[in-house]
Amino acid sequence: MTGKLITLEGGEGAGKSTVLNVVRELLTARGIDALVVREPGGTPAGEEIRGVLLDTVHHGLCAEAELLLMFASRAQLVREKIRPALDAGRWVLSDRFTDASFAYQGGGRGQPQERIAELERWAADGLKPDLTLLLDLPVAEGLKRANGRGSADRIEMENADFFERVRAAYRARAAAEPARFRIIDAGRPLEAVLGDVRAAVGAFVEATGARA
Ligand code: Z5A
Repeated sequence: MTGKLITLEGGEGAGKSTVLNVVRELLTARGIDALVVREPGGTPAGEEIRGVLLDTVHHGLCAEAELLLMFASRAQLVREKIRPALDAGRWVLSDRFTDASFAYQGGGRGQPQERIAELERWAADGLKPDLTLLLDLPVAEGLKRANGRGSADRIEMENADFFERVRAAYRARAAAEPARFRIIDAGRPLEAVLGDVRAAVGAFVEATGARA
């Protein structure tokens, strides 16, 4: 049996790093040893690409180059790590995946959806997550949290309008694929957020019949 791909998505300061650790612990407690990866990055080549994408020195990077670099990193990650793990029956937990390109490069930068969908088909090998947790919160709240962390990377330097478009694109994707997405209200205190995350992932694991 092939493994399952779970992805975490959301805007700035949504709490993905915190949630990722909780999901990993929950899976481990169920006897599922998931491979954890992040995007952009996750492979030696991908981490170099991540540097180009996020370093403020490349502030002039055009939207087309940004989109292609996101998918260059993803193409390598899918073939080097995710596909082999899934084919071997292992579960994979990814901090962001293709939905982020639809949200940031599509919604944020205005790149055409059909162009991104075509890249998803060939560069990402048509791979779609089995479960996606969308951590959704008002942009102002997310930026307030993120600002507390120090210097911003190239994409974090965008304005609030950009992040409103990102949020709207994420919500539109979740609305279009309700069977795959679980929208988590991430604007609440952490314990409430984690309660919903545990419930969503627990129900998904039950539904797959996976157990230790
Ligand atoms: N990107 C893209 O454009 N296209 C793509 O296809 C892909 C990515 C794959 C990756 O940067 C950037 O690449 C990202 C999208 C873009 N851009 N931006 N901007 P990253 O991986 O370095 O950063 P990130 O993905 O945006 O994650 P993050 O900034 O680290 O945020 P987070 O992981 O969601 O948040 P956090 O660090 O867990 O929490 C932020 C703070 O809030 C922290 O102090 C927490 O303690 C606090 N927190 C968390 N939850 C709560 C609650 N519930 N209440 C109060 N405080 C909280």
